[in-house]
Amino acid sequence: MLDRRDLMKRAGLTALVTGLASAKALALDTATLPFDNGERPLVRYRQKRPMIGLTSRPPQLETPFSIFNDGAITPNNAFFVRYHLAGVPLDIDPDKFTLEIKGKIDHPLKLSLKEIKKLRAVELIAVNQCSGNSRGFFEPRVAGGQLGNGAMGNARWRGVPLKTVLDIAGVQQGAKQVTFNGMDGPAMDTTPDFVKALDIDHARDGEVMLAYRMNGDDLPLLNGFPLRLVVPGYYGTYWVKHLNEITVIDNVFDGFWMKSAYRIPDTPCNCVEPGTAPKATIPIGRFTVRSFITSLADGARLKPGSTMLKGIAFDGGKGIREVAVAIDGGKTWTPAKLGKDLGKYSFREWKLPIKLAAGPHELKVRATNNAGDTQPTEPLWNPAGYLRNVVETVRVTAA
Ligand SMILES: Nc1nc2c(c(=O)[nH]1)N[C@H]1C(S)=C(S)[C@@H](COP(=O)(O)O)O[C@H]1N2
Ligand SMILES: [Mo]
Repeated sequence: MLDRRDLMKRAGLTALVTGLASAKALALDTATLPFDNGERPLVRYRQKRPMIGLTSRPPQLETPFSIFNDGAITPNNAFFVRYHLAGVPLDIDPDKFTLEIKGKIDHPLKLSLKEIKKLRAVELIAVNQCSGNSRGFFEPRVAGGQLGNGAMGNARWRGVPLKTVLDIAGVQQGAKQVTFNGMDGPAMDTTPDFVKALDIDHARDGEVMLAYRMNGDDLPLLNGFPLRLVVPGYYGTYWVKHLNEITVIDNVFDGFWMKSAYRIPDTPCNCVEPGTAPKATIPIGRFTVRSFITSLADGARLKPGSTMLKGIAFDGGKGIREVAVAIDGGKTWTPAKLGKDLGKYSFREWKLPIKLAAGPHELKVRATNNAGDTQPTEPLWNPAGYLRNVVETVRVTAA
């Protein structure tokens, strides 16, 4: 058996996993998420700045939350990383890379990266968010990665509409779904390969994208180099990385990651009574509406008086209509000023000047989208820890 460091070396990933043994003594090398057992090492991987490490095999990295205060776009080197299978591809030769399109199509295809880049490109700013973002805050707690709020990010994606490639391939009558597989695979375990599916109409909506650029650069390796699916408004689980195999099928795909995992209760709120199991489930889909304060962290101390409160909001693609802030624990709400509109799938920045008297304060933020969907005051619960979108509270003290 190789030890962890050998594996990392072999993997070509420089992981400076520090402070593991004595997390508390090396305060600078750890981050503490605000829930039980929230201590995490700060880790460094190829093309990434120090990130909050959740697991190392496979790498799962969370974005330190303060980065969301720097602007609406999340830098590539701070963008979160999520994998399911230990077999992460590490040495990908972009000149040898091909994307295969097969199944219920007239012209089976194998496209090189060069050929894909010759097709007419489109650009879109869109949030990618893991279904389990913020799972660590669930009460009662649920199994799965205990994530803070950093399993999300917003980037400018450039690539080719999936529709373009499907049209070239010639989708046949009776096609129902399209499946997506990446180059990563199960390594030493029996976990099923990570394959996801979209309905054929969704796959052909012109927005779902085969992306090869992120914020003006090649995709970072850990974010899917050289090609990934971008499914605007949908949870990250559909955004298959290192995408090299697309199959058009005439049935509903029943692979593990669609049929058993990434499912939410089939109830109007997609929630159930905390601690209970849903009777029926459906695959997870679009993001719920969320908003965050980014300029002040929970537990912060600041001077009494005026301060500019800042944050971000987003939803599953209707676009943000309003962000309101309460500095009195939720009794009175004041609309914030929205920042530049970067598109309906993007983070929307907001700000509001506030005045805080000396003492403790509960600051809350609530967004509403163009369909009138908003955020619940009390958290909704489901057993997988998905869809969290309760109105967030930041407790600060002015002194
Ligand atoms: N090939 C591959 N693609 C994948 C996954 C994976 O395990 N393998 N995980 C998915 C999940 S659940 C999420 S949340 C996003 C995360 O994207 P990121 O790692 O670029 O942030 O990738 C998706 N694409
Ligand atoms: Mo995810």
